[in-house]
Amino acid sequence: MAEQAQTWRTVWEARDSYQAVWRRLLSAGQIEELVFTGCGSSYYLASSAAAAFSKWTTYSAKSVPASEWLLYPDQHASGKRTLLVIISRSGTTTECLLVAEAAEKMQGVRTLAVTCHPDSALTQRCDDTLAIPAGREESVVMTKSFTSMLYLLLISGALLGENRYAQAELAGLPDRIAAWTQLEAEGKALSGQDYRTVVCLGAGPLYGIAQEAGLKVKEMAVQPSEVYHPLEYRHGPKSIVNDQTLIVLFASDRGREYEPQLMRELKQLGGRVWVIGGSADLFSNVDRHTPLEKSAGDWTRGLLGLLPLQQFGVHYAIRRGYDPDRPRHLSQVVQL
Ligand code: F1P
Repeated sequence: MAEQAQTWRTVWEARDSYQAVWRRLLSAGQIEELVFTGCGSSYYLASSAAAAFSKWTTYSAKSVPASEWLLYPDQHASGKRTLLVIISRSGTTTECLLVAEAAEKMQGVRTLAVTCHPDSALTQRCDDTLAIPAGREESVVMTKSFTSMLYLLLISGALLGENRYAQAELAGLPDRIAAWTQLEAEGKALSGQDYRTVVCLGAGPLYGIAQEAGLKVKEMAVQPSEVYHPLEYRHGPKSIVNDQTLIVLFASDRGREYEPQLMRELKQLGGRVWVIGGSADLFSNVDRHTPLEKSAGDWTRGLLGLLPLQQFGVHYAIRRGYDPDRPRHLSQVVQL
């Protein structure tokens, strides 16, 4: 975790140089819309980043999987002057490269690469780059690179939108995670039993985090997982809940009226319930409640909330006899 905190500090310290890139691209292209894209973890990151930019800036922002933009640009391109933010840890994933290439021929579309590899093919194909050199990681599974790139994008959104509250909160995050002594214990707490399914729930900006959480347990521990918006889970999927189901909720401020009741219901159906964030008094009956800073809004909370889940993935995988850094069937870069 110390390493992750250190990388975040590097990102925070470089914020002015990142901001200069945003301003240059946005004004030169007279940009009206932001589209965040990527594959796998990087697409989930895109989804949370788009939610923050929609909330904090005046730009309309959305996320689209790179493969969908590639195959159905007509369905996703709005015709507005667009900045396509292409996120890829490696900068060499095929779909991302093809999207960047296709964008060169689209009128009014400019491209920005967000990557941990500043000298990659993607950066050569994009108009500009935001890179985290210290974000490189050996593991096939994205952990530090995911949170660092999301941190970079959250800082960018908070600065562009001049949201001082979010900026102050983001400034303090590296120290907060460095001092989070309970983090490993939180991740370990429910990792001692085998589950048939792990269900990850998150609303709004936390949906991308829930998607990433679901992917982490799949990749690290070969664990079947499902992801839903919390209240969607009531509309059918809950019929599979039993005592071998672990339900992880990334609790949101906006959901505080509904999510506690949903968790009570799932507990009554026999599920094991883990709530990350939200008030302890609202979730008193769950199997585990992991408190997060009260001040953190839904848009920044996910970044903190993902950390115990990453820890869970590591401990759960090792206990089940898997190497969490080397998932079967997967390589660091997926190329077609
Ligand atoms: C994204 C990705 C990850 C996946 C695995 C392989 O690559 O597909 O989502 O977990 O690590 O790479 P990238 O485009 O961000 O390099």
